[in-house]
Amino acid sequence: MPLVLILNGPNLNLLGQRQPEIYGRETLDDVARDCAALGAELGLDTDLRQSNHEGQIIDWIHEARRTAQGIIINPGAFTHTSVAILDALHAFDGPVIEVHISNVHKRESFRHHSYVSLRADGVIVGCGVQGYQLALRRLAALIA
Ligand code: DHK
Repeated sequence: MPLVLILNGPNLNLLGQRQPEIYGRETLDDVARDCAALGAELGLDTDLRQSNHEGQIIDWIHEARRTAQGIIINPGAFTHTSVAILDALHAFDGPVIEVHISNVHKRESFRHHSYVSLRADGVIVGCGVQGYQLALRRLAALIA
């Protein structure tokens, strides 16, 4: 089955504990489980990873060039700072969907700009952790 890599940036390991009024109570393990179940329905393998380190995320995007057919990425705060992650995504040929759990446009102005959006084929914002499932459905359509 085609593989979708689901990448998560800094502080998302604390999902469910950090600022639950913004990010909700579900954990990243819950997200991984729900994506695996939906992926099985859609005919996609999923591999969810999280790192607090920019270089690690870049290395995983490079790996995806050989192993994955699509990428879902929530780069966390690197969204707003990382030209390096943007450049790595430009080196990946498959579809990319960017996800933000919160509605970044209702928040501080520094969250309104995303480098990753310059590469993303779609952006899902403010749908809570359900955004990952929406992204997976979109990737299934793009990969088919
Ligand atoms: C997650 C973060 O950690 C923030 O730095 C971003 C994003 C928003 C989210 O909504 O998933 O600004």
